[in-house]
Amino acid sequence: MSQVLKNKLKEKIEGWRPRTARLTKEFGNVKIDEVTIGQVIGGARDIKCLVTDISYLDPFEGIRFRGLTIPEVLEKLPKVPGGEMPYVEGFFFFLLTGDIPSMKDVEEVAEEFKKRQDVPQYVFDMLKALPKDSHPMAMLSAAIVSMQRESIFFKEYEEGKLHKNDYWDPTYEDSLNLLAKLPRIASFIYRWKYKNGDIIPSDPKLDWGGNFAHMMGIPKPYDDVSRMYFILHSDHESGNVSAHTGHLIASALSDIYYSISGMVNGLAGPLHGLANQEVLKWIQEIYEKKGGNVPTEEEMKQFVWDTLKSGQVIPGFGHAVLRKTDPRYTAQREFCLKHLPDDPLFKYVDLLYKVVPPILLEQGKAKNPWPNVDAQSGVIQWYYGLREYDFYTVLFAVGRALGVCANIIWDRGLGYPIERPKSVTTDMLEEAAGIKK
Ligand code: HAX
Repeated sequence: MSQVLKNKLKEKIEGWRPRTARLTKEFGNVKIDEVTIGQVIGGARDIKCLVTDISYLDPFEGIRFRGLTIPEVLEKLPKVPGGEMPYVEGFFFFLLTGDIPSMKDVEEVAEEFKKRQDVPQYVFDMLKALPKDSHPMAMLSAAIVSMQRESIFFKEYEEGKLHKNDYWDPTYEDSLNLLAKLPRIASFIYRWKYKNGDIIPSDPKLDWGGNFAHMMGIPKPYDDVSRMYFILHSDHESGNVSAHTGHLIASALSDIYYSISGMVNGLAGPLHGLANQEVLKWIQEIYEKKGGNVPTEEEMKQFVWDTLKSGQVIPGFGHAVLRKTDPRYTAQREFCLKHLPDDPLFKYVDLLYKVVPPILLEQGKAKNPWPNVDAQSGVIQWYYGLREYDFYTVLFAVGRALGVCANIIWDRGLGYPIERPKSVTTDMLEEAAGIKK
């Protein structure tokens, strides 16, 4: 078995540990933040209380993965021959180590994934036993947690063999085992639920993203769309619901299967990952009303106001941290401008980009009126024939698992403890506010 990635990771983790240990031991009392009542009631917004070195989200610049912007990542990482996008395998190497992999490194990770891709039959049997109208995110979550019995971390921990410094090692093994299987599980859910169970077998010659596109039954350039999608959705620092849920569950030393299944459940909410499905549903409503024609700017404005007045949010716009257009939106927009500039749904999205921000500003509630990643992604999927939009968040989840697994491996490597913030009562807040004795 190739150990290149694992050995490199071991070296990186061991090199990093003294930094974390020194900060905790010598500087543990240094303050980096203050917390207000507004933040405590308001979903812990912006409270700095998590650490990750895998990605950082600047409110005005957007995400950087290991210090690189999205265009830099897409440019610097080794590309799949004949395609425009990098290998997901190389991107995972980069997320884990912070180093740009050589083509040989990429091939070794690809080989690792291929060796581990077989999904136990009981997972498929269990999925087939679920009602056909189960949401694909519920199916994905159930499939992942059903494999908990495969956890190497769980077995080694139970046997009492593991030293704390080595927790990351079986977590790495579990992560690779799970990630290798996700394209097969996700495509199985798709083909089972929407294509009469006509399952397409895996092609061992293909890379992770290319094989996913193949098993979905969608021709090129959907392989590149998949690679781009998985990379863009992989990580968004630690505080978003899916990443935080994964980290939180893993902090109790629950294994990767429990953690990633929980991550999926958090992502399934309409304010988070489900927003991409909501965007398409919402656009379809206008599309049907307009008989497939692109509405005028005035008609679109009216539609946006109607949605707001009915007490709903505009899906695909706003963000808890970002204060400008999401660079993940921009990367997908550039792809659309190149590959599907005349697509009517893309024209809708483009019109929304023009119309929504001034309306949200005029309404005066949303702190960020600009589009987020979800405003654009469904349109690309739709264009390439994936029209069952309740499946879109599964794609998000497959990508997000890359980042969350990488984070959990590092959490274990650096020995981060069980998470346990403190709660207070409303009485205590009123006392702090000076309105109650
Ligand atoms: N449409 C209408 N109102 C919006 C809005 C939008 N797109 N975005 C924010 N607001 C409203 C909020 O509902 C809130 O209203 P109330 O005061 O009545 O509660 C007010 O503006 C202030 O909210 P905020 O501080 O700007 O935003 P939050 O940090 O509370 O929430 C959300 C961030 C992303 C959840 C929010 O912008 C939203 O609901 N957007 C639409 C759903 C969406 O696109 N979600 C995906 C986000 C990206 C992501 O995580 N993808 O997975």
